[in-house]
Order: sequence, then C-alpha cells, then structure tokens
Amino acid sequence: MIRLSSGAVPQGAAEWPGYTPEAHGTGIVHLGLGNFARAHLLAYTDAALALQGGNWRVTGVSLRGTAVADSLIPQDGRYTLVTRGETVSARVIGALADVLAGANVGAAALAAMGNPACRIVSLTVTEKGYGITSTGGLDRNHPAVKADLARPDAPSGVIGLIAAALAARRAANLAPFTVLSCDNLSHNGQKLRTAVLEFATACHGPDLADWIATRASFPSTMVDRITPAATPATAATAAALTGHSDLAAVETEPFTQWVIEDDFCAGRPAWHQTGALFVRDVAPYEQMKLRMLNGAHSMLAYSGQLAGRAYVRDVMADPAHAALVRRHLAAAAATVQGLTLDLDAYAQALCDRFRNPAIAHATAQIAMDGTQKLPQRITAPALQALAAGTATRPFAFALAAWLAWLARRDALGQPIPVDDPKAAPLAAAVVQQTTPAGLIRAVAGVCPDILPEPLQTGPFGAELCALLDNIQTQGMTAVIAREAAP
Ligand code: CS2
Repeated sequence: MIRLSSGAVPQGAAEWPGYTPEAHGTGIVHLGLGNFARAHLLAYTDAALALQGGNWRVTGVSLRGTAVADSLIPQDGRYTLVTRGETVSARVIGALADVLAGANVGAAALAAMGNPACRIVSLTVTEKGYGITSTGGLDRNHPAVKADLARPDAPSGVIGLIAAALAARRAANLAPFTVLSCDNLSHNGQKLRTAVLEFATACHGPDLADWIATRASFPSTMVDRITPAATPATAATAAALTGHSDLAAVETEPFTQWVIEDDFCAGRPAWHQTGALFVRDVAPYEQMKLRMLNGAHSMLAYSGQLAGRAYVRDVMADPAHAALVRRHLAAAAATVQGLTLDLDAYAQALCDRFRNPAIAHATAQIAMDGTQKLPQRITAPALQALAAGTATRPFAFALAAWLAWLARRDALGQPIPVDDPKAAPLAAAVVQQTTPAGLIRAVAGVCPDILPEPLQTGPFGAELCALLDNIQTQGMTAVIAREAAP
C-alpha cells in the first residue's frame, strides 16, 4: 500500500483536504506535537484553511524524541484523523507544514519562532511540560527551567524558548507573536505569561519583560477532545478509509470543544468559523471542564485501576462505578461559578462520552502525572466545596483512590512504580508508611498543593482517612459498591 504524502491521490471513504495545503505559508509554531494537538488545534486549523485560506499552516515542534517526526516527515506532515462514535470516519489533515525534532530542536524551534511569518506560538506540552508552579509562578526547580536559567541563549524548555524567541524578535525589530497555551491548567495563558515575564526579567532584563507585557498576548483557553493513544487498530482503520498506509494516524471521539479568549496580538486563523468559541473570560469554562470532565476522569482512573478496569468505558459499564462518576460530576458542578450553561446536561453528555464503546481510553493513561493534575481537578473544588458547605465526599473519595493507588504493591509485595514527575519523592514517602494517616501525612509533605492543611484535618481529613483505610483493607470493588448504595 502506498504511504500517505502530499502527492497522495485522494481515495477511499475519507475526507481529503478541501484546499491545496502547499499553497499556504506557515503562521503558527506549535510546541508539543502529540496526539492531542493533532486531534484538536491542527484539525481546527485545517478546517479554517479550507474555509478562509491564509498563511496559517503549522510548523510542529516535537520537544521529546523523534518518533513523531520520523512518522510524519516522510508523509510531508499529512496524517489521518480517525473519529470513532456511532460511525467511524477519517479525515486527512493538511495543516501541518513541517516537523522539527531531534538533537538541535531548540535551535530549529528558535529560528522558526523568530521568523517574521510566525504570528502564533501554540502549546500542548502537558501540565508537566511548562515549569509553572500550581499557584502560577516560574518553577525554578523544573529541570528545563533550571537548565534554561543557566543557558538562556540555548534554551530547551518552553518558557526559555518563548523568552529567547521574543528577545530575538525585539532585537530584530519584529512584532511579537501570540502565545497560546492549550493544556489543562487553570488560567493557562495568564500563568504562562507570568512565568515568561519572570524568566525574561531574570535572563534578558526588565526591558524585554516590559515589551512582552505590553505587546505580546497570552490568551487563556479551554480545550477538550478525548484522544486515546493510537493503536494498530488506528492505523488499520486509517488505511481502510484512505487507501494509504499512515504511520502517524491518530484517533479521537466526535466531540470537540475549544473556548478561547479573543486576545491575539498578530491575527489568527478563522477558528471562530470552525466551531471555536471566542469569549472575554475563559475561567468559568475552564473550571467546568477541569473540575467536571478531568476531575471525574482522575477519580475514575485511580479507582478504575484499583478495581481492575483498564478503560474508561469499563468503569461506565459497571452501574455502581458509573453512579460514582455521576456523583462526582454533581459535586464538581456545584463548585463551578459564573456560567449560565446547563451543567446537568453537560454532566449527562460527559457520561455519554465516557461510555463511548468505540473509544478505548486507558485508565492508566489518565492516571499518569497525578501530581500535576490533581491540584486543579480535585483540590481546588474540594476546598471550595468545604468553604461553601456543598458535598465533599466525592473529592475525599478521589483523593483516597489516588493515595491507595500510589501505595499499591504487586503480588510479591513490591511497590508498583508510578509515571509521574514526582515519582521518586512519592515512592520514598509512601514506602515507609503503615497506616492511612501516616500515608496522608507523608504524601502531603511531597504535595502540599494537593493535600493542604484543610484537607488533612477536620471532617474532610477524617473522611479521607476512613475511605483510604476502607479501600486498603476491603478492596476498591467493595468500597465502590458501598459508596454507590443509595
Ligand atoms: C485526561 C485528559 O489524561 C487525562 O488526564 O483527563 O487528557 C482528557 O481526556 C482531555 O482533557 C479531554 O479533553
């Protein structure tokens, strides 16, 4: 079978680019070319190019490894986006113009971001990719931030790269670009702006920081599309629907949402014509999505892992576990402020999405990097619920599930390693604990932003401790059944 490329002759049932991709120049440099960006920002940009044209194709930068580049470069950036719902469809995306990766990726990315054509630098680097503390400052202990503070002229992390690229543009008398964070952090644009200004002041001087503060823009966004890891079935479906082999195919669900603050200092593609919603304040949407969708995801990932459920759809297939998902969504909805949307309908739609039998979304995938996710997903709404007197038990259950999952041991009694940037200090803290209270205290020492004082003490602390004890002594399945009982 012929490999997908810019010269591929459209065939099969797939939708092919309704425009000539190579006739458009690039305008966006995207940092973090994972599956999510290919299912989300690139799909919106592809649709905008087809509708309105413009020089808005994307230069993708893969900061971690070369696998994505190795599959996409021989395909001239073309890849298939497979959508699985009641039916299966495929679309060949033409918005990706080139891919940078490998040993000199930092220098190559700086050159692309310094190019006069670049008007937006967008990011999907996951929560841990930034080097921002959960309260929003520059995390000087983050490995990339640390390295870049020492060598600001040869950065490798996103904050160092953005600051250096903006310094180069200022020196060359070029206008700045918009920095568009598309990760699941609360106030993502605002936090990235603060961190970039702090880095710029420290390494390039206050003049650059002033210039960035007055001339660049950092809109916040809420992004949503469930994108499981690609499998051999993804490639097989892509081949069947495009008639071409594709080593970079991605699969996703039909639902997609993008809410963006309309603050672009150098223009943008016609994303508003392709389903993106432009608003003055993204915060309430962000709160709704992070606390409801992502919060329920984290809860069901840890409890699902402990109950032997490999996929989100397996959790939803168990009536008791699904009831706990609904309970969590209701408690999280009670903490969302400032939206006139129907949150019951949103919760119902989330359950339908989680139930999608065609999507194999691994609980192990969602369980990764909990220390980076739980502050905005669980702790923030828990503290708010506690202050407002609304239901807190679902948050205590989610935290207890995470703690029990951290302390898991295999059949031989050996600790099971977790995939998290704080895995080493967590493992050291967890291994010595013999009681639930000791475990809570030890983990709080490593992650005070997840278990602050009010969640360790008082009625919440007691509830958390009792739930953790029950999970560890009786097993997750029994606790799920009891928690779900009316
Ligand atoms: C998930 C998200 O892996 C995770 O932590 O909760 O990736 C989730 O699927 C997306 O945010 C959905 O938009």
